Amino acid sequence: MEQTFIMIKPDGVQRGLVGEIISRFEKKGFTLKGLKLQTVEQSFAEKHYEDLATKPFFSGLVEYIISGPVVAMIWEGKGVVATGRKIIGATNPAASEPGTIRGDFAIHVGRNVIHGSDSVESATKEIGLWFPDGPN
Ligand code: DAT
Ligand code: MG
Repeated sequence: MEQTFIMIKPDGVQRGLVGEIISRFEKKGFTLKGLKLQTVEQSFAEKHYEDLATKPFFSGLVEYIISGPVVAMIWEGKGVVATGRKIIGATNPAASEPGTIRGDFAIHVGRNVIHGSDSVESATKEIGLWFPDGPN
């Protein structure tokens, strides 16, 4: 069964959006398969975002992700990677539709509340990085 990696970023945790976000994935019908609150180190955040290492916003992105605890999750279900991205909304909240998580809860691209894998391949890689010992 298809799985995706979803992370509630430090702003989402600090703003008390964890329950709301989990609820949206649950109500859609997806199954929570792994969940942990974790504060990651710089090298780990750089690894997670390694594909963006050449972007001008990379260092700011890494600083943001390590600024506080995040909620790392594995969600499972039919089409969960693509549908998860739809539930999350466009990268820049200025373009995210109302009804999506970013559309409802964010304004700035640099504080966009949540991460979701962009392909089945990325999901496999990210689940392996964040849950190296399985979904515990
Ligand atoms: P997504 O998180 O929608 O998969 P991405 O993988 O292209 O988007 O970028 C990862 C994160 O980097 C994104 O959630 C927020 C940040 N980011 C992307 N583009 C940015 C930009 N132009 N300025 C600042 N931060 C940006
Ligand atoms: Mg991405």
